[in-house]
Amino acid sequence: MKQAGDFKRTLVTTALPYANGPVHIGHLAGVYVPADIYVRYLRLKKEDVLLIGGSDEHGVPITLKAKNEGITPQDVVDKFHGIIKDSFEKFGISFDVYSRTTSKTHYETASEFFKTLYDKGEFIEKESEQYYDEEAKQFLADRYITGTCPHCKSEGAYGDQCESCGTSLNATDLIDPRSVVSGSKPVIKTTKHWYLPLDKHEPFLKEWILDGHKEWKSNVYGQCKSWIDLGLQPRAVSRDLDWGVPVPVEGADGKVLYVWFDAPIGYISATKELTPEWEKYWKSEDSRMLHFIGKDNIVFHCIVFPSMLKAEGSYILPENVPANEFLNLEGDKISTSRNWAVWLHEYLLDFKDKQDVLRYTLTANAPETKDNDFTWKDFQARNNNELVAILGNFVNRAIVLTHKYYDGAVPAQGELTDYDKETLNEIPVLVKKVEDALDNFKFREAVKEAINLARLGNKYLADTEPWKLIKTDAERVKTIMNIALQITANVSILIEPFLPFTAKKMQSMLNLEGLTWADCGKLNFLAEGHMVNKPELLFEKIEDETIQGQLDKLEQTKIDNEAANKTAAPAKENIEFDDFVKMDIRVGTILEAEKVAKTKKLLQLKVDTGIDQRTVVSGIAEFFKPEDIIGKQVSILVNLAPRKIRGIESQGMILMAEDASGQLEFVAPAKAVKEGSEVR
Ligand code: B3M
Ligand code: ZN
Repeated sequence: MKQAGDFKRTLVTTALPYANGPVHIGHLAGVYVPADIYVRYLRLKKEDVLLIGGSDEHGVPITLKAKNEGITPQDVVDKFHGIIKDSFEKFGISFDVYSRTTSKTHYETASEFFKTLYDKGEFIEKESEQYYDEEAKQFLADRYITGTCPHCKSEGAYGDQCESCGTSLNATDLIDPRSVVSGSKPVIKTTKHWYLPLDKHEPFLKEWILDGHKEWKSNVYGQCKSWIDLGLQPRAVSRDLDWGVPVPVEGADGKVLYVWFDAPIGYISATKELTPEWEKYWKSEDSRMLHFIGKDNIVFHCIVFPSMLKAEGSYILPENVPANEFLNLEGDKISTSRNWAVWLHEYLLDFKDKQDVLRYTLTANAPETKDNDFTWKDFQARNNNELVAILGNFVNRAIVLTHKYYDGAVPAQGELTDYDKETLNEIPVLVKKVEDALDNFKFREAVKEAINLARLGNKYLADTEPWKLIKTDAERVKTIMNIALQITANVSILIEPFLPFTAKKMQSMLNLEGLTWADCGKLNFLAEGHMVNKPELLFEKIEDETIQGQLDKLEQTKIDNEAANKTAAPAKENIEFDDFVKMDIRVGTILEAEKVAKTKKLLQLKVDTGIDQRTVVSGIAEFFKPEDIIGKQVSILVNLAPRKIRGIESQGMILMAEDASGQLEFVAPAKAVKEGSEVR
């Protein structure tokens, strides 16, 4: 097996996110932050490396979204490609190229790739039976057919899956199938497709992965092994659809490449767009390719795409596929359709200039070996207890004291004590630990060791207490501050892959630039007399309120989802008109409102009913603040027999609209009317 050092260059690819929605913390944690860390590390080591990314703009979900919104698939992908690209940029994901699979180069590249395999006889052609919409004159992808689930009998199941009970289905299993396009009943028709015979590649895959790549992460290796052990089947690489790269052979009208066939070729197209030397990265044995992906993409990157590359014949295969597990959010699976996510574009608005805090939290808690949970409390704790209290505190002290004692000029290093030497000897040890972890894609461990260097510096200052010593032994303080500054410079390099924005600020404070990984461990970055710049704030405490705000937002999502899931309460029994007119409902105005002591739900209101002013106790305190509802017009049932509630006589009832989740809203006239107006 080759070692990393045997290669001259590295090509890092990141899964291409579907351009049918924005990106969230799960994407960042699973793929883009680890890839970016790794690439930044190699760049600091002055290695030849490219970070390749782009949007995956084909596939049925995109066409369905377009249809639902009455726009074109191109409109959908244009919108989300922009949003996604912008989020990545703002989080410092340092792509050398971020392209898209609707680019001209990609259409050409994917077409050519297919053609090459076709000409080499690497596909098999098969006819199969598929649903066809005679009204719309088109074949129907599985997602384009709905019907009743044969298992749970719920309606609205899709041709590939029932979302109610989660069972995967074949379109032909559905009871009473309907076309999503026209609503008509689809008919079965024969269609022809091209298949990649994975079974044929099985011996090669066994040898290449199972014997040749035992070093892959166990979650990745294990998944590959179970796929291969189950026996591989030919996979269709074309679809009957009008959105995608057209199948470039005669008689393939109305057929496009299957999205999972063209998407990984997107890595090649993007590299082509980046550099005329793209073949050097893709086709020479001294290039190393790494795919950063989430666990749901393992089979495509370890089995399907390598089989395609192997069949084509001129490309290298991935050397490693450090796939991650999933990140959950507050104990629940992240879900786009349920809006259960922290969206990156929203985070950027809510936490301005705090990209590194999220990068840090997601790395320190990355789902490397098992699914992990993101919680806002953990986010807050990591910021306050680690970034502020350790890293920020150390750097701030070093810079502030240098200004205070020496007007910003680095003092000379005098004779070192044993404790100084001990501290300094730790630096290369920590650097080595960070390197080893990064070389093995263990990013959680790597970031922990990098922060440990700041921890060491923090402890050094706390132990040596230069702020006390300055009065008694000013000479010694010079050495202490010199050492603190050298450690700061080392920290700024070690954290760069993880916290690039912070590293940049630190190096600008230190008035240093162009540091590389080779500088790690050096203790003479800062010569005596070198001027450091004024301190800048690196991190600030995140308050409970801020965190509560995020938790409230998620709580609201839950309420909205429940409401959307629940159907309205069924109608009550019929009543006679005479019964209805017994109720005397008037429009009134709230004059006063206050909370009823020792209750959570009750407000005591004074209401002008047009007839009189009266007291009403109402269970709305969880939804409305007293000061917000004074002056509001409401509907009030005035002839309800008075009742005592918590010792207060309530004379009437305020009418409220309540949705299925229990959310309340006033029932009020659309325009202000005179108090006492009757509601009937
Ligand atoms: N768009 C799937 C996904 O986002 C897919 C990755 C393509 S990588 C070539 O899960
Ligand atoms: Zn079902």
